Amino acid sequence: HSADAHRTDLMTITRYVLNEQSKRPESRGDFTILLSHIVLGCKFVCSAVNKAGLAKLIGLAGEVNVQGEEQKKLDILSNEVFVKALTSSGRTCILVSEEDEEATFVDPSLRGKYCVVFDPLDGSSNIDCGVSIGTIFGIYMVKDKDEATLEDVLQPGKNMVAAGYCMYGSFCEFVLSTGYGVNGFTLDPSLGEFILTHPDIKIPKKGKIYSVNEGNAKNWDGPTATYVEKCKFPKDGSSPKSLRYVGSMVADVHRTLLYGGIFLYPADKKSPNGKLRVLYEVFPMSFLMEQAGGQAFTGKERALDLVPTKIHERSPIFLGSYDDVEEIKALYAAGE
Ligand code: AHM
Ligand code: MG
Repeated sequence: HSADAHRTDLMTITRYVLNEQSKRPESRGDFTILLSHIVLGCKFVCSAVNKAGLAKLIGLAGEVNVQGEEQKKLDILSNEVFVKALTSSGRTCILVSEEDEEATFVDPSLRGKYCVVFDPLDGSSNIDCGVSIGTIFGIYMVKDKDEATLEDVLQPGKNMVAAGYCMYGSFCEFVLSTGYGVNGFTLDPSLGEFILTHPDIKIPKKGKIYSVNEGNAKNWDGPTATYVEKCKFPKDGSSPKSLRYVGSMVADVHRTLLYGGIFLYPADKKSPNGKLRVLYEVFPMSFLMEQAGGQAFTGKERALDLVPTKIHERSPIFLGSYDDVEEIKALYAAGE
């Protein structure tokens, strides 16, 4: 009975990655070790997030992060946990975190071949009200770990070897792609293990949901405005789309991945590059979308082709179901 098998034959994330690695003779287990440190960080953050209300961890820590936003205690804590876990894994070389202005070059004695770009706790405006938040990460391979430079992380997203996120929602979900599809693992809190619950996630080819901060509409450009208008007042006889916007990228992208639809954080007159950061928000989510059969577009090009010039660079992003992104691409191509 397969239901029984599911309950007794637990596919943990470590077992899953070890299985994948055994198919590749060149692999020496470094990625498994790196991933287990990322997973540890996510479990810590999950537990801290769940306790936040009680432990009075909520609130401003009185510090301001590099983007000039007020930083919450949980952000600081999460960042520290990830930096320490990643460094001590002995498998990383360069770390780029949303919370740190400069990239961290790991001490040569602890260096490995991977670069990790991450947002330790994204969606900070949702912390205090208990709405879903998440961790986002992308992984690059360094060219030469003894001569590592910023160039190693200023690479187009298509060069990532893996990307993923962990959503701290009504349950804790870890979504990962190593370039061979997308898999979702749910934390079993009693075991402290992520168990494969969503194998080989494929995004619906077309969706019924659009997700955008419509409060910025007065500053949108033509194609974005036209697209959203079409979502609400379709002229081809189809039903209007539903609007869902959590305001946490991880939650909005996770829903998009599972239910289909489109997530937009476009450019506007006030923010010509949009809001979201290329390295640790746009790239990982675009990587996952493509791996799940969807698309990711910046308004100009395929998102994963973008070559960043600064570690905290921003870009507009439109991602989701293949057909829905195709529509917005057509509007930008026509300049409408
Ligand atoms: P943050 O890094 O300060 O948390 O901001 C990133 C978040 C994303 O999770 C989300 O998609 C976006 O900001 C929402 O922005 P807005 O409030 O402008 O709609
Ligand atoms: Mg963020």
